[in-house]
Order: sequence, then structure tokens, then C-alpha cells
Amino acid sequence: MAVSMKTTTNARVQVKQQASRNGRIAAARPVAKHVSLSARRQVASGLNTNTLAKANVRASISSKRSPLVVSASIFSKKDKDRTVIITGASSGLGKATVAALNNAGGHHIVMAVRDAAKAEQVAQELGLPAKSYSILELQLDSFESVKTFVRKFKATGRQLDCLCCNAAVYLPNQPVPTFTPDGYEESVQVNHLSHFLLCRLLMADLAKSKNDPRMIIVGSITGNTNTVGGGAVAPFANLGDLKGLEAMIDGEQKSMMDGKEYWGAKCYKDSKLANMMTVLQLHDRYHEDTGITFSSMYPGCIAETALFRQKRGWFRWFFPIFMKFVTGGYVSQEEAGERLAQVVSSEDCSESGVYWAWNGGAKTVGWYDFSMGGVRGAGGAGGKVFKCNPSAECRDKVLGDKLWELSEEAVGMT
Ligand code: NDP
Ligand code: PMR
Repeated sequence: MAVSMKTTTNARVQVKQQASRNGRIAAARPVAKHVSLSARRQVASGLNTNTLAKANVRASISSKRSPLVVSASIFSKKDKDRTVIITGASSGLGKATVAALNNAGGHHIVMAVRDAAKAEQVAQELGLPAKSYSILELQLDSFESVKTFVRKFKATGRQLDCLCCNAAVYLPNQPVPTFTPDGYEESVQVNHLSHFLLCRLLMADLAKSKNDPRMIIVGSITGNTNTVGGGAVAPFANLGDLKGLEAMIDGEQKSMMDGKEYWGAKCYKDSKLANMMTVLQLHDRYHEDTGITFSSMYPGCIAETALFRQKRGWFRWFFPIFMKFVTGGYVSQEEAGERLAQVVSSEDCSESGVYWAWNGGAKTVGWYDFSMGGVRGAGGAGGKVFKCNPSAECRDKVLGDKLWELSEEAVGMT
């Protein structure tokens, strides 16, 4: 059922509805994944009112070390508390960012998570004061869940000051793709499409903020092919002509946005490229009218997070060592959290349309300088924030427009 690029939106929607009616998507695509996802959903319980007792103990991240980059002083220009939504706040970079913002003070954090019970545990572990956070369920493999999340957030009456799209999945070790109930390959929807929808649905609210509104989508060096990390290690991020995404919208059994054969690692890198391209599009389309600061960032290689859960044991053991002592790209979770917190609220990162990275690393922790002066292998520990140059593909406006339009179609905004 090939439909050309010129197919009208209505025709495309009809094709997709027909495909769903035929049960083709549901029947042909693996269902096991969905069973476990829905089981997880039963645990998650929507808006958490923080009724659990406050833990007196400050967790390791907030107490064992003093803030390195983020200190209360960098937020001193803010006139009142900022409300920040962070997706994937229950693990890795998201969790460390919550800790850093809590350290700095002056933030109410909305933890947008797939597992509310896990997030509550994290909040307890970090010793978050009860009024400084709330927990809202967000299943990024479902557009309906994104819409419900937005409705529930709006119902809280809070003025949004920053949306931080951080959650992601990396599925390098599976022979076949997993598909969401909406019919998209999992990393395409979780990492890119659902965040795209979230950004669009919260744009008007964010634009009302008088407290330095910001919208962030976390990118990565591995989606940026003008770097050693992204341009020298296959597979390389590349969206081709987006025929695969177009086919997915038409209800076809495609898993890669470029339309090629499934390769889990490439799906992730492509999704990161899409994240960074989306930020440039958001900046071009909305910055002038809304005053919102749109940013992407590469936090460094946070080699010990659960992102690598599909990798084998030896890789998870060796990867941090390799990143520390060979490439110099390693950064601890704590420091990565401070970096993202910087993009959330620091004056250092108030320019819009920028892909931020941190200079340093190889010279300070490695035996060989892969960093090529900061740009190519950028992201090691101890660095200073700088504006990183996105790849030519990332800056390709024609491709960016096409990605934007197809993403709108995919999430049902046309
Ligand atoms: P983690 O796996 O620790 O965190 C990912 C988060 O996403 C988790 O909180 C997870 O929830 C959440 N998540 C996953 N699937 C869904 C879903 N379907 N619905 C809702 N939430 C979901 O990885 P990292 O902290 O390393 O990754 C965070 C960000 O940093 C990502 O955008 C990643 O691309 C980026 N990044 C990471 C690098 C690294 O070296 N680790 C390098 C460059 C960028 P749960 O807690 O329930 O598992
Ligand atoms: Mg990569 C400066 C060199 C550099 C940097 C900054 C990264 C970042 N990596 C670099 C180099 C290399 N890596 C080299 C030379 C190799 C070959 C040995 C290599 C391999 C490698 C693997 C197998 N690297 C990886 C993997 C993964 O599975 C990770 C991945 O691609 O996830 C998508 C990964 C990463 N390297 C990075 C970063 C940041 C990652 C983590 C993933 C991410 O982008 O979020």
C-alpha cells in the first residue's frame, strides 16, 4: 500500500485507519512488549499528591558532594520559583537533573514518568521537599497518554516555565523491532514523536511564562555525525528521505525513519538526530513570537545509566572504563545532571536555537586527546559549556521541514 509523498493528509489518515481496521498492525507486530508496558501502567497511578512521608535523609547525589556547576547563585536572577516538567525523571540523567535542581533550590519539578511508584521512591531517595515536586504519569509509547498528561498538568493550574524532554529508549540488541500501540517503532515514538507532541501541546502554556520560558530536548553526540562519537562509529545517524516515517504513517510495517532494514542502534541515533532537528525547527518557528528559549544538549557520555540495559554485562563493565580512559568522553550522572540543570535555568544557556555541549574531558581524564579541541569528542568531565556545531544534516532546513510536517501528521496534528 505505497502512498506517494504527495498523498493528502486525509487520504493518509484513511489509509492508516483502514490498516488498523484490518488488524494488520496489531496482528503483524510483536505484542509481548505491550503486555509488559500495560502491566507497568497498572502500577503507575497518575498525579501523585506527595502524601508519602518525607524522608529525612538526603540521598547520595545531593549530600555527598557540593554542586559543581549548578549553585543557587546562578538562579539568583529568577524572580520566583520555576515549574519544570522533566520526562524520564526517575532514572539516569533525569533523576540527576532533579537532584541538581533540588540542590540549587527555586524549582517545582513535575516528574513525568511511566512508573509513578518508582518516581516516588526516587523523590524519597533524593529527599525532595514535599512541595517541591509532583509526579504525573506519562507513557511515551502512547499519544493518548501524552494528551492525558497535558490535560492533568493543565488541571494543576501551575504556570509552566520549562519543559525538559529527556526520556529515551536505546534498543540495540533486539533482532526485530517493537512497535507501539499507535503503530510506530518504539524508539521513534518514545524518543521523538511523543516528545514532539508534548512540545506542541504545551507551547501555548509555556509562552505565557514570564519567568524565562525554556523548552529542551536532549540530543546526543551519536546523532551528530560531525563528531568522532557520531561520525566514526557505525551505524551513522541519517534520516534519508524520511520514506520510512512516511510509510509508518501510512500504516506500513516499516521500522526505520529512513525506510531501510531494522537496526536498533541506528533507530536510537536517528531519533536523537530528529530531536536535535526538532529543536532547530522549534526555534525557527516559535522563538520570535513566543520568546521561548529552545535548546538541545549533549551531556557527555553517561556510561553507567540504565540506557544501556540491553547491552551485555561485559559491555556495561567495560564501557565506562573505555569512555574514561580512552575517549575522555565520560561524565558522571551527577555532573551530567548539573549540565542539564544549567540548560534548564542558568543564564549561561539563555540563547535560543543552540545545541549545548561541554568542553574538556580527554585532556583531563584520558591518555589520548580524541576531543580535537573540544568539538569532535566533546563532553568529558570537568568541562565548560559551549555552543556545539550540529551536523549538516541536522541543519538541513528542507529535511527539517519535512520531518516537522511528517511528525505533525504522525501525531495527528494535521
Ligand atoms: P535512562 O534509561 O537512565 O533514562 C531514560 C528514562 O526514560 C527513564 O526514566 C525511563 O523510565 C524513561 N522512559 C523510557 N521509556 C519510556 C516510556 N515509554 N515512557 C515514559 N518514559 C520512558 O537513560 P539516560 O538517563 O542515559 O538517558 C536520558 C537522556 O540522555 C536520553 O534522552 C538519552 O538519549 C540522553 N543521552 C544519554 C547518554 C548516555 O551516555 N547515557 C549520552 C547522550 C544522551 P524508567 O525510569 O521507568 O526506566
Ligand atoms: Mg562511542 C570521542 C569519541 C567517542 C565519544 C564521545 C563517544 C560517545 N564514543 C566515542 C568513540 C567510540 N565509541 C569508539 C572509538 C568506539 C569503537 C570502539 C565506540 C563504540 C561505542 C559503542 C559500541 N560507542 C557507543 C557504543 C554504544 O552502544 C553507545 C551508543 O552508540 O548508544 C547509542 C555508545 C556511545 N558512544 C558515545 C556515547 C555518548 C554513547 C552513548 C549513547 C548516546 O548517544 O546516548
